Amino acid sequence: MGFLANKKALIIGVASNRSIAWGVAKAMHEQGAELAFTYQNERLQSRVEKLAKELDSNIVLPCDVATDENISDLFTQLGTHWSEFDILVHSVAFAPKEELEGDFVENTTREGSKLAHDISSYSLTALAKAARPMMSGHPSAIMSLTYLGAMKAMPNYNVMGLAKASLEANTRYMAYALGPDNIRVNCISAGPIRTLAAAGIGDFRKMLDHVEQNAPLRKNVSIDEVGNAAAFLCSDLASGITGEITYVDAGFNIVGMTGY
Ligand code: NAD
Ligand code: 0WE
Repeated sequence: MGFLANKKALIIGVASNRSIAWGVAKAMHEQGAELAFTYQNERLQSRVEKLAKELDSNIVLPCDVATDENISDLFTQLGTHWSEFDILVHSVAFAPKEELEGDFVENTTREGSKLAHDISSYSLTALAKAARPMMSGHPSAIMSLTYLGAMKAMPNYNVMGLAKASLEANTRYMAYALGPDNIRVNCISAGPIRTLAAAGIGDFRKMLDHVEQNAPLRKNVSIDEVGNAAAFLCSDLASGITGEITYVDAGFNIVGMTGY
């Protein structure tokens, strides 16, 4: 029996079979979890339904995390399938494309900044607020995905770096607030992975090459490696861990200087 047997997990953020959320879903399924999925819009519905089926799930519900109504409807609908659940995975981020390049100070706008923080950080709080009644009182876990650009200044990541810094602080504040309800909250900082969210990001290949040459493990990470760490963090094996940012990045973040 897997270490997630008898756990129910809601996975938010699958857009393709390259999505990090898909790697998480596969790993959780492998460990015996029962799954439900959401999709952002109708364009993604049939794709997510098909992927869900591959992991024996037929619970596939709409949710654009930009609106409270969508979030509230999501848990109303989920409640018709599950009276309680144990795991919430948030694998969602957005900033306007034009703000993910060039000079941070020149290119960041008030609207872009609001949107990036709303979708990429506040949505985690909003989802937890709505999920709380179904997750409280039994061992539960919430997790999300962040990136090193929250901690270090990097070219082009720009306003997303600020939104991820907010998401990481959100992880700690939520862990503090939800601990008494027996809900743990953690976050994985993944290395760069070629997903839809990485498509069209200039020089992504160069970033992957740089990590491969300089990370202690001399490789890039896969969605399966991120998924396995997520499955652990959301399982009772991690019952003593909350409010943490766990790096799954082949060790890249611990390196100070390379090339000697
Ligand atoms: P992806 O494009 O596969 O997933 C991003 C998801 O966000 C999509 O499913 C999309 O539908 C969803 N989304 C965006 N706006 C939404 C909204 N308003 N409502 C609902 N869903 C919305 O890309 P990914 O790389 O798997 O990204 C998942 C997470 O991983 C993001 O938080 C991202 O910042 C993080 N991350 C990615 C990398 C990387 O290099 N790919 C590295 C570290 C962290
Ligand atoms: O978090 C991310 C990307 C999130 C993302 C991606 C897009 C592309 C499409 C947020 N918003 C949008 N908006 C769009 O219109 N990553 C960690 C991947 C990523 O994105 C980068 C990176 C890395 C790594 C952008 C610039 C520099 C590095």
